[in-house]
Amino acid sequence: RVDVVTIGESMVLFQPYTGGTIKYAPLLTKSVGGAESNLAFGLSRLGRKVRWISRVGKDPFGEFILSTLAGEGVEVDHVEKDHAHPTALYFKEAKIPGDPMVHYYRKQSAASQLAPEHIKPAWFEQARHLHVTGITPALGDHTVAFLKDAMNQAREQGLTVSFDPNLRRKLWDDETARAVLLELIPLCDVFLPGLEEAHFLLGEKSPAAYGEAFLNMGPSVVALKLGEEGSIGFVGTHVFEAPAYQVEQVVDTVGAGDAYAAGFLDEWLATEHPLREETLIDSVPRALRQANVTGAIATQFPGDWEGASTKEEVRQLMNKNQVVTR
Ligand code: KDG
Repeated sequence: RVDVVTIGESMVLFQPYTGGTIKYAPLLTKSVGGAESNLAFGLSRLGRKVRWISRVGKDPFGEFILSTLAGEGVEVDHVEKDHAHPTALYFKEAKIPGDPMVHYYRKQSAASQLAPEHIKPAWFEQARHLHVTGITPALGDHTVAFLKDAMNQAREQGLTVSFDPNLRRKLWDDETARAVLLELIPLCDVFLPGLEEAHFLLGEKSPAAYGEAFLNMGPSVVALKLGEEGSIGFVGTHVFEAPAYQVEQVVDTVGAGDAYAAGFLDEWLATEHPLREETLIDSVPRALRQANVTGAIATQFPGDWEGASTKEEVRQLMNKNQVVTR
């Protein structure tokens, strides 16, 4: 049985071997990036059975992505190889540690071709949960319809659905992004926005007002990520605040949200009826605490997912009982 199915694009990621900027960097490292595969790596490290679904090119980059995921224990049996479109690439550089600049080479990529007719009931068979992000609808001509249909079909097949808006303003214009992301929120059970994304979607409000507004759109749980301030969970009229896990210095924020989602979903799925309100009151505070740890640890690594924690590591880190300020 599969705990989580996730669908989205992965890219081969190149970044300067010694850090810094790309222009004159003579050596680049090669790894894998992509929000949904980052989540898949994260959940697999936490011991969950995960299925990653996508399209890759019939090229060495696609093979590299598949073998990296399979090597980390993620099921990739449903990934299609596209003969006519390549695997996407992306480059990451940073003048100073923290929030790097990314350059995408993903137009007309294999995954940008995802369309409603690709969806198969087998994707969701024997599975409990689907996780998707707001990157997919920004990728291609049919990816909005694709994502809506996938979310609806997963629910029809009895899965719960989580949605991380993962706003990528380089991929689409603000107006379209806002309209589409708002349309997708009612199709999920667990919504995982960051504070800046909440602001982008709803304008200036307090965290509590964001929580209430998003719950009114349909999800049963909202986990609002506040970065250095931790995160807040909203369930019905309940509000759960979880302080951040402290780290010395942020190396690279890319992938931290996905690691957060992995930490959250792992704990949230640890019960049989994860959407019952009485269950949520117990599971959401635990999920927030674990997510704050997995998200914070991910910021310590230049790669997008390599900082993914095992259950044992999370336990050890929590027991150190650090002062929690982020
Ligand atoms: O959430 C992190 C991902 O976004 C990153 O691994 C790749 O930038 C990326 C993207 O747009 O998928």
